[in-house]
Amino acid sequence: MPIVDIHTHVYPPSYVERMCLPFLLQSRVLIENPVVLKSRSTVPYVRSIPPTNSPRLFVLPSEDPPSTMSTGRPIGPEYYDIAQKIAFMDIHNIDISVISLANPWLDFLPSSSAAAAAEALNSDLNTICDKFPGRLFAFGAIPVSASVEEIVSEIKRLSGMKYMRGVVMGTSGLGKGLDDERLNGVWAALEEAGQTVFLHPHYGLPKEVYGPTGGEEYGFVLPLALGFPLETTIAVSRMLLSGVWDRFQGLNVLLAHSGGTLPFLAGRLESCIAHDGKLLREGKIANRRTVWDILQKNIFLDAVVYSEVGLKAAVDVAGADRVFFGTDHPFFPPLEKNGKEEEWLSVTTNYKAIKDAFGPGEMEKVEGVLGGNAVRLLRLEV
Ligand code: 5CU
Repeated sequence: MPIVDIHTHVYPPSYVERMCLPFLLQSRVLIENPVVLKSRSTVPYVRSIPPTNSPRLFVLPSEDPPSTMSTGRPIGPEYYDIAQKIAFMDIHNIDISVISLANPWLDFLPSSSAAAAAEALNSDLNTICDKFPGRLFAFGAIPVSASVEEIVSEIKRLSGMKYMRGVVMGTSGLGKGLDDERLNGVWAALEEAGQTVFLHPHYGLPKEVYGPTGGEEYGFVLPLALGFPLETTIAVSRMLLSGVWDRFQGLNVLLAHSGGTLPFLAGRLESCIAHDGKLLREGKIANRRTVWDILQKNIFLDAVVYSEVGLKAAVDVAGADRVFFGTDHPFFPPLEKNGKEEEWLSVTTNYKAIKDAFGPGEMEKVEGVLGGNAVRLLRLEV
């Protein structure tokens, strides 16, 4: 059974161009050119920081505006060179990767250029996959700042592309979150096309929740370990509460990071709904689908949770046949490199969690999570 990584990112060349990053990434001269460095003043952008002056990526809203404490993260070819992705796959015995654009996707583009950017980027991704037939598939990006008609048109175009298996999307939707009624046309198009939505966080929580300094003294730990999963949990809860899955019962959504905290909080969410007087008065309780039903029929979870405990919770709520292995590459590389190519701790931790979560007689389930489930549900055959 192949091993499939469904959570693995890339900033392909066409995206980098539109972010003004190509210069920054590909040319040392321009990396050092302060005019180009200032060409994007809000995330995402690249800066070189003394003393090494090597390029660093600033991507999270909490890094905007630049602060003295945030130093971004090192950025090299592993972010945009697909040969590095293949090398990473080989080192970690990954047969197939379903690549997706990394956050913040196309969210920050003006509406006038978003549709053309999505078209260029998705064509680029499909061409990249075609260079490694059978090893790469992709989730396309959608132009969320464009009109709903333009978004739907790109979804339809994606359906005709050989390697596309769905779309990657952030929690802000068209700008107001995933319970926005304007998304109905988008959900309908995705449902009709049978495309899976890979839902991924980016915006986190307001900095204030992390304390007076916004938690910067702890590096990225608070926004990444807690902000990301809570953002996903809240976004999906809003989707569910607004009845998206009552209206679109065939809409499939794959949640990053094992659904944030949803597996743990699903019971509390269901109980709060069942006890809410306002929802009862408005007739929103009687005919709704339960949280559990939606988790078992419409939601897939990745296995990027780094522990047996989290993985068992994911399997308990979604089912062992609906959880997929992922790596989050190229994020979370080893902090110190010893010069030779080595396995990444972030990846081996997830492999171990999958193996430890199942008993000795459950090899079929392990194989399903490692790849079989993704092959079946995302139709990963060329
Ligand atoms: O390290 C980070 O900031 C990130 C990020 O931005 N996106 C992601 O998927 N993982 C880690």
